[in-house]
Amino acid sequence: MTDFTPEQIEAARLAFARPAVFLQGAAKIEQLPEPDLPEVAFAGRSNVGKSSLINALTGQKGLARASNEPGRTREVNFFLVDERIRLVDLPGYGWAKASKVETRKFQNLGRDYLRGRVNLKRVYLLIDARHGVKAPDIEALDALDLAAVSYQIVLTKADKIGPQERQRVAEATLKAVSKRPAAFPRLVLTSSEKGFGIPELRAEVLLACET
Ligand SMILES: Nc1nc2c(ncn2[C@@H]2O[C@H](COP(=O)(O)OP(=O)(O)OP(=O)(O)O)[C@@H](O)[C@H]2O)c(=O)[nH]1
Ligand SMILES: [Mg+2]
Repeated sequence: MTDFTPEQIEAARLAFARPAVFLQGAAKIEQLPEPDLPEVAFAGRSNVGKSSLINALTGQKGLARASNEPGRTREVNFFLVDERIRLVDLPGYGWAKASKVETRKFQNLGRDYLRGRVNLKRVYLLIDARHGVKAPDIEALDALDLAAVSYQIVLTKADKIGPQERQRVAEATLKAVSKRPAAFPRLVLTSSEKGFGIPELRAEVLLACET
């Protein structure tokens, strides 16, 4: 993680303290909102904690629908923060129970979104801290490199492992993406449940949207 200054952390806290609102969901590429505000998107395997992370960032528990049932988020959902930044909740991949047709539909939607979005400042690729990078994640990484979208790894559910294991997974994960052209060279270790890493991730989002 970087060392943000206390001022940067505070500015990010304030931005995310303003009420965030759900803007819209898009089930088709034609339904995306105008690309008139900076956006950051959250991608990752189903159940990795994308919706929970959006709720933790905004401090609003019911904002994005989180659930234990994989495949909860089926559209591309847009949330507005501080009237100037959009958070984008993407459908998860690697969801075993989904039919092939359904899976392809979500994947195509996600891929089309990632490819053509001019206002997309960064993608956060979420990886479960207990598991590290797995085969379905490799496909996502390849797609992101191909789309040449700047992305950063966020480890989730870090409350479920101990400090030593966190360190080990963080190092291994960074190493796994170090040679990838579009990968950001630092990661954020988070727990939506316990709140750690959340102030830093807010600062990362703000920084990405300001540049
Ligand atoms: N312990 C712990 N559990 C978490 C954390 N984040 C998410 N969870 C749990 O993981 C499950 C899945 O979380 P979601 O946020 O719905 O996952 P998602 O990535 O949005 O899933 P899809 O919408 O299916 O792609 C829920 O039961 C959450 O409560 C965390 O930081 N710590
Ligand atoms: Mg979700």
